[in-house]
Amino acid sequence: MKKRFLSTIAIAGAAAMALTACSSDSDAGSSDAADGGGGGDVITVGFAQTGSESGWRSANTESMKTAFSSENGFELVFNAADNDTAAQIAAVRSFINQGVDAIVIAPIVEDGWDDVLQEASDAGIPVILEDRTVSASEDLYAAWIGLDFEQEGVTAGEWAAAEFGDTETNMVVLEGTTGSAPANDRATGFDSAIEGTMITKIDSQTGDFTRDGGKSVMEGFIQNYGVDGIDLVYAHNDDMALGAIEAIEAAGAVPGEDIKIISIDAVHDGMQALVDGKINYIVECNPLLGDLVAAAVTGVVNGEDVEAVQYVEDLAFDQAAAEEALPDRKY
Ligand code: GZL
Repeated sequence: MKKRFLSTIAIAGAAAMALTACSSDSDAGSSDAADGGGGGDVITVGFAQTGSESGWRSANTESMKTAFSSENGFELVFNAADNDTAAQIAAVRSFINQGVDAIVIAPIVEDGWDDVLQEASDAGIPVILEDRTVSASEDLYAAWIGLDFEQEGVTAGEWAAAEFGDTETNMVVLEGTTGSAPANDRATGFDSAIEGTMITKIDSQTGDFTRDGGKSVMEGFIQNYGVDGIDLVYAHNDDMALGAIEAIEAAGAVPGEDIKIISIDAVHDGMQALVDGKINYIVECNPLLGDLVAAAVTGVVNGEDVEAVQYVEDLAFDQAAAEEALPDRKY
């Protein structure tokens, strides 16, 4: 399956090209996504969102709801599954039974999707994946619009290797949701990047991408190893990093100094912590996918060719870069 990296500008162009009618300057976060099925037909879309586990998720949901607005020619049937995979699959089945024109899924985990995707295919309802992907056959969905999670892990690991790789460094990992594509791939990418360095992963546990989860797992790590036994935290997302900061401060240590922190997402609160020196490096994971997903839905419903894999480009920030970027960030 061909992959295509799109910078934000390229996204706007791609979104504009694929749409039947739209303003020419739509960007990754704007609201001029599509005019539905062309000729004024409203496109009814069932969107199965993971839930509301993080700041990233809130920004992604807002981007999707803005793009799939009635003004843009859509009727959106929205479900947030509260990080419960069975509930998310049930929501997709409900969309099939409702006879929607298209289904969009941000799949909580990679596995377990084959049956319900086959049911959507048998019902003639196209499925588009946004954000995360699945292990099911690529034949069962029309496109995946998301992020290169493994590259995000590599970028984070390369920074860690450059900064700490020559020194004995004890690292703990706050993993994302078990079985999710970002958790799996961010681990793979980071581990490959630190291979051969003096960074040792002494523990790794899921905090389920939530702030509370990151805090409680970090409290356990501190209880097991002491603040002096931990040099580095690799958090799969900012919300867990922010929870870890709370735990580190409660233990009387200084986050970003006594214990370094690397994170992924670059949501506002994470970038503020980076500016404040409590996080040391953040790799972006752009949640503003709504326009691209709406363009893909419109294209598929209109029988047009749609790129099967569309990656949104990510940036990376140290403290100076975050200070410069924060005022203009959209999320
Ligand atoms: C990544 C996305 C992840 C974010 C988390 O694209 O699926 O889920 O990194 C979010 O913040 O909860």
